[in-house]
Amino acid sequence: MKKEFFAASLGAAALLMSSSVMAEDHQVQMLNKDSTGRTMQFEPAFIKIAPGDTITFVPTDKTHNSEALPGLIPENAEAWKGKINQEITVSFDEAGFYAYKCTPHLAMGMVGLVQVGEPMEDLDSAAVEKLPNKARERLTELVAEAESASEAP
Ligand SMILES: [Cu+2]
Repeated sequence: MKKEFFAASLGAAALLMSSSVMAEDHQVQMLNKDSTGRTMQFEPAFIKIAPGDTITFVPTDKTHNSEALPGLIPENAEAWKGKINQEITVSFDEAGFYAYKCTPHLAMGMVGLVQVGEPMEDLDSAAVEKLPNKARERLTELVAEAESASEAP
């Protein structure tokens, strides 16, 4: 009897750890050149994570930062703004899409996209339209990447 109880407790503990306690940290690097040869990039530029997870933006190369794009994160989510060359860890609690930029390289298309859980809404297309050309094009690519990832079996 005692043994069974112990096993059941272990099972419950494992369940708890896999949900809330074990929120995962992911890393996104800030780069002058990514592994495919694109200049001024986040890598991975698109990432899907679970609600409660964190992302650490790593200043692998200098002169970059990570800052939430206005109007392009979920309504109830908190915006973040890293300083240049600063390693910053951001937690993502609300499901949804979060687009962000490197402030000095926005016009060069240095943007990234985070998908948290299963978003109920798409990015605000009016806010996407306002971005500089290269940033809008890159973000559109990342949204397509998110869509094809969610269609995969
Ligand atoms: Cu940059």
